[in-house]
Amino acid sequence: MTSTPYYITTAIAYPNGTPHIGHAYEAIAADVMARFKRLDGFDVRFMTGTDEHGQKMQTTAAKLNKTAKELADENSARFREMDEMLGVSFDRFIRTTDEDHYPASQAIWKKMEEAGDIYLDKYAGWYSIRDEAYYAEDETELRDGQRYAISTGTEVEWTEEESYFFRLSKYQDRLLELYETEGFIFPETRRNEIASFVRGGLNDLSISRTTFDWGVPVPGNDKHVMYVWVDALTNYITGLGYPDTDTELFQKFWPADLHLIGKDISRFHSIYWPAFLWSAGLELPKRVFAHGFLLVDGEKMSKSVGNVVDPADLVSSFGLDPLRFFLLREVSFGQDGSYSAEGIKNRINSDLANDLGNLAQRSLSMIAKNCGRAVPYHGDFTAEDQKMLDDAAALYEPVREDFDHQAFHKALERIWHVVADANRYFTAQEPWKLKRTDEERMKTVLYVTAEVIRQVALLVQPVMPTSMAKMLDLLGVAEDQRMFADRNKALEPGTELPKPAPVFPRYEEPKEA
Ligand code: ME8
Repeated sequence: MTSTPYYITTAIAYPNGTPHIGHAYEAIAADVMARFKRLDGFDVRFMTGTDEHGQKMQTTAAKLNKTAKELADENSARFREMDEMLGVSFDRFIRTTDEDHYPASQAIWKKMEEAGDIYLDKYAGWYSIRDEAYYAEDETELRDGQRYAISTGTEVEWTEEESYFFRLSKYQDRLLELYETEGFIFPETRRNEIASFVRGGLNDLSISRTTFDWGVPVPGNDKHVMYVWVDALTNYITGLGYPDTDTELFQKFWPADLHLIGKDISRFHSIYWPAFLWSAGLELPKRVFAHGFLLVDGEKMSKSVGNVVDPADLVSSFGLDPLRFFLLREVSFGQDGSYSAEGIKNRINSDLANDLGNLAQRSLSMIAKNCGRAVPYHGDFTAEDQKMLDDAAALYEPVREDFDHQAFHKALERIWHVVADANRYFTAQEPWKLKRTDEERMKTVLYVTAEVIRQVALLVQPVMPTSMAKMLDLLGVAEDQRMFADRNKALEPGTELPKPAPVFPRYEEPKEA
């Protein structure tokens, strides 16, 4: 049986600085989605990387007395290290300075040109280097003699140069129809925002620059480099071997199933990208999902405020799996969320140590003491036992639904309901008393609890891969029995178990040195 392909990408980050927690958030969310699909039997391709051209890179490098390429090399390596530290299971880490990216970008350009969608003219208007974006006059405001983009608050500068244009205006109606019929961009709030922007009228888009040279050369005119967003968006198909669309890789994985990006770049992904693809005669990705922004203690991260959080510090303070869990459980995916040290400590101590950790610890240590360190043999199930088992087994379908909508927080909430029920079940059954009065019944209760933990651990694997692997080891579940398709293979009584060990210790404040 061939499995269904699933192609997921993150945005590719600008390596003009080092990665922060917002980048980590996106990488983790995409990784969780990719792992979920793999466990669900899909043939997954997952790509992430860095976006290395453009004026922002060039000016930052100049300030640091470096070449843009040197800056890109240094920081791209930091992003890759971050991904590795976070357990991000990418298949390719693409850099837009990779050799195959130039021919891909030039090929899509030529296709758009052949379609009659590119013409030479002159651009005169506002440009934000920070956003690498053009703004119409009415999208900017003047404050103290400096003009800023209203939506992002970044400085804009007047730019006048010869430029190639893309006939974006031509695609206005088709774009509106796309949002109307396919949804295309999620969540709904973003779609409404984008649709209303497009309804307001689209201008043709300036797609080349002449005042600097750090970019992909425009085919046939070396004075121009491509506007960074043209080559940046193309990364998604470079990664599949474009312009060769006949390869197995391209045939299998294009169109992408999901571009996971942040809300600040939804315009580029849901207006420009579909228009470029139509123009080049390529299919559109099935979905663009724009997640919210991660704030720190409720505030926007900024170098000047000094509240930029380095993901490596969080991993060393709290551990990787708790961080991954916290980010996806705490924030409603699609909305803005806030990181705080208090928040993560609370989640560790309540959801992880108290709820799931304690349930596993209590039941597994009783099994070790009283059942010869093997999965207990059980008697007939009571109605309560059966309900508990059924509730755990019934998690898979709705959790899969949640994941298909990128509602990670909902899936985790749903799973933790069952964990709470299992804790109540365990407490109400009092197996420690049954030990003296009815040993068979005690074993049945321990069996039911262990089986519920197995179901939970299977589904939580994408979010906390290392901890759940440990938990499944403790339950004696073989490594090749951990796909979602294995969920109906209940624990086998008599299976030998390893010595129990806590999976989620409580968070303790580090002692003063
Ligand atoms: O936008 N919270 O790169 P980038 C959550 N190169 N997400 C955040 C965030 C925060 N505080 N800050 C940034 C670019 N992000 C382009 C993308 S794709 C073809 C080109 C997200 O380094 C942001 O929304 O500014 C984006 O999805 C990603 O991090 C990279 O941002």
